[in-house]
Amino acid sequence: YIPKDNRYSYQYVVKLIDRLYRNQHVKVLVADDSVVSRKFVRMLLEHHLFQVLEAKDGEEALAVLEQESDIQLLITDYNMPKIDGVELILRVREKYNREDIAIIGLSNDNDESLSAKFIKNGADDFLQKPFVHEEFHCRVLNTLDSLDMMRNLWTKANRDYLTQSYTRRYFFSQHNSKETESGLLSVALLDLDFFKKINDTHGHDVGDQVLIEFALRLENAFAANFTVARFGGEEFVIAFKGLDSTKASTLVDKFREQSTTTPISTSAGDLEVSFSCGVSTRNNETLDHALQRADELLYQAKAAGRNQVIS
Ligand code: GH3
Ligand code: MG
Ligand code: MG
Ligand code: MG
Repeated sequence: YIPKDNRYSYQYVVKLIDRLYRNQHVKVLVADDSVVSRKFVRMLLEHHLFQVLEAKDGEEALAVLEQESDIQLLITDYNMPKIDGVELILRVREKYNREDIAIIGLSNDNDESLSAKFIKNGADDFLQKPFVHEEFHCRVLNTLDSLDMMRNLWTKANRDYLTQSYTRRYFFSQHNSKETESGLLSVALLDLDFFKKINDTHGHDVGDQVLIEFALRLENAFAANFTVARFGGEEFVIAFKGLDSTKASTLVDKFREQSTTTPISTSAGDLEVSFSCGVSTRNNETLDHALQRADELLYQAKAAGRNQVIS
């Protein structure tokens, strides 16, 4: 992989080696109606250890994208029967953002406007066929680097660093848009009881361990069907789409009973941790209003002796 001459910078070689390790887990889909062209691109990709999937036209490419999870790169030809490359990209971009999948367009068409057409419709890059092998590898590498950066940024914005729960930002992005303002939605605000005492008695690190384990329990109990996020400090929020506050609070209360009676093991030993919770349903209003009510109910739960759910 590393040429004997000096055409590669040291940084490039380091990057290349790092990628070669990771490429084995990266799926690339090659959509091209020409078998020769498809096999050639496959050969280039396999030389860099990628997992390669093939589609003989746009329609098949869409089907493969449906079936296979996490294809990181789509390389598509322009002229193909039924759905051409640009149309394919338009369809793919209806469903997948740039942090979901990267796209490189290819064509041996002499139309000079094609590269712009590809990029305007959602491609990350474009290569004119025939291309030099090294240029192909450089562009694939750069495109996947950008994808990695976008995914890293997305994670940093939407996943909490300590607990890996979704962030408050993610929570609002999912449940506070115009399209999601209608429809039944209940929100539960959970706040750990006397959490400051855990920090004061055992130290901040033990407090962190409790937060991590509590977040994991919430994730296991609710994340398959509902959105769980860390709202701040030792407060968590759950969005119960399709449930009224009675149903939602029944679920949270069941979780409360289980969780409170199962101590959290930390480096300072097993700790019993309870929480209080307020649950409210949104009624033709902004999410903020519903959360405000949930917060008032949470306050009532605290005042009434903690370790309870009020809706
Ligand atoms: P209450 O039952 O009324 O909720 O009492 P509390 O002690 O839980 O409430 P309070 O709001 O006074 O304390 C919350 C504490 O959570 C204060 C803060 O230092 C701590 N905290 C917030 N974020 C973190 C964190 O990331 N790690 C740790 N260890 N502690 C945190
Ligand atoms: Mg073609
Ligand atoms: Mg609090
Ligand atoms: Mg608290």
